[in-house]
Formats: sequence, C-alpha cells, structure tokens
Amino acid sequence: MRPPVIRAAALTALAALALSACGGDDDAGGDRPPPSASPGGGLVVGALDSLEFDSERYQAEAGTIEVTYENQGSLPHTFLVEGHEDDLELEVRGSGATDNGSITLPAGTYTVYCDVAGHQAAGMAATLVVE
Ligand SMILES: [Cu+2]
Repeated sequence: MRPPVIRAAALTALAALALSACGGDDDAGGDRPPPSASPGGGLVVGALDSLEFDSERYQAEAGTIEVTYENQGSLPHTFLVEGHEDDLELEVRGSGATDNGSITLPAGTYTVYCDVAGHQAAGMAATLVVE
C-alpha cells in the first residue's frame, strides 16, 4: 500500500520544484517577449512566396522592438537583421506559421532579409528604419 502513495507525493514535490525553478528566472536568454509588451509598438512582417516581404520598408521605434513574423505563403522563410544575426532569427515554416521575438536596436537604417538559400538574392530583403 505505502510505496505508490509515497512515489506520487515525491513526484508532486519534484514537479512543484521544477515549476518554481522555471518561474523565477524568465529573463535569462528567453526568446519569448514579456507579456507586458506594449501594444502597437511592435513590428509585424509578412513573408510571401514571391520571395518578398510584404513591404519594402518597415519602421520601428529605437529600443526594444517586438517583431512578429507571419508566413503569408507556404514556403519556409526566415527573418534576420543584417549585422545583428546573433540577436534575432525568426523562422516560419508552413502556411500561416508565425514566430516572434525581440531585438534592441539604436536609431539607424537596417537591411532585413531571409537567409533561406536563394531568397535574399531573389529579392527577399527590405529596409528597416529605426528612429
Ligand atoms: Cu524566404
């Protein structure tokens, strides 16, 4: 009778420990935007199967930019900021897929692109103006 009860209790305690261990330290390396992200302050980019983004020019406010990437086609696409490839890489596979993340940029003019082989050369690049 005893062993199953004890094991269940131990598992519950372990689960609680694991949960609390995750809960305290969300900032370290998380790629999930904080729930308090300001609405309207983000950048929404669409990927098209014509190997283009849905605009040739995007604008964002300097600082931390929340980026949402939406696949409006069905081919896999990525989204990177030239010179900041280590800071953000979004990827959407399949139609309707979305990915999001954030990147901190000072004011300036940047090139954003898709690094799937051949896409940037075919025109899958755009300008991002941060001000
Ligand atoms: Cu692409």
